[in-house]
Amino acid sequence: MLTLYHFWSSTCSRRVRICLAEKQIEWQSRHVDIAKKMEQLEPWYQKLNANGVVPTIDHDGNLVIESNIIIQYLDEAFPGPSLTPEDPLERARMRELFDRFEQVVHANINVISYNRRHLPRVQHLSDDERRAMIMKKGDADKRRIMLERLQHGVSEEDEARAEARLANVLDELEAMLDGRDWLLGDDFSLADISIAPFIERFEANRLDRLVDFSVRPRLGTWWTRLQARAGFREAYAFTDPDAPDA
Ligand SMILES: N[C@@H](CCC(=O)N[C@@H](CS)C(=O)NCC(=O)O)C(=O)O
Repeated sequence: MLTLYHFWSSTCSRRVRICLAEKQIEWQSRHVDIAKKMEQLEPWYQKLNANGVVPTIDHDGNLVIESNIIIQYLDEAFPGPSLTPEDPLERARMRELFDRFEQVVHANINVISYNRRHLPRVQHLSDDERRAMIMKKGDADKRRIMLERLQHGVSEEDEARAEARLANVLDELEAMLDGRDWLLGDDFSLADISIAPFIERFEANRLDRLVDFSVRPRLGTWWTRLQARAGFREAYAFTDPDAPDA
């Protein structure tokens, strides 16, 4: 049995849900509320994922964390169409992209999301309560970043620098898509899955310059193609189970 610990709107959880849908793997949901209840910081969850973040999978009692590692695991452990290129060099390219998507894209969208999404979630807490919450986090590097943000906030300059770094990555993707349907060639792969939720997040955060596809037309065509996939639509159909009208 496969259980996914995830949060409905988390980019990294969406990565895994797209992969599960593409591979048509059966799974059971354990929704972890990282917004209101901050369940990711609870001791029971940090026993599963010491970094105190979603997603985590439990496959027949075996835990796997890190969304890019989870999707590789799912692709290798389950039957169905392979989402990994056969050529070793293309596999290396895929892992390079994973690294950029995590180190550059995820890190910088977090900067931009701070004022828009993260702060409103803790608006009701005092500074001391926010500090206490951050200190619950197992990951020391994340704790340091969060404490720094609590102290200094995120400025417009920080946001502009982050947006410029994101734009650089999108330029690279635009160049990669020259003459190809998907990031690694003719076949849809885990690389396409890995970046998809972030493109959607740029749209949701109204980062209009990043999603102005007249500037990056190949990316625009790729994005339309990707959103039309049944796997993408299924993953995005998972909405907030705690919403009043859910
Ligand atoms: N590198 C991790 C990052 C996971 C991550 O940052 N998850 C976010 C949601 S997308 C989270 O749980 N945030 C809550 C928190 O940091 O407290 C992965 O790819 O799984």
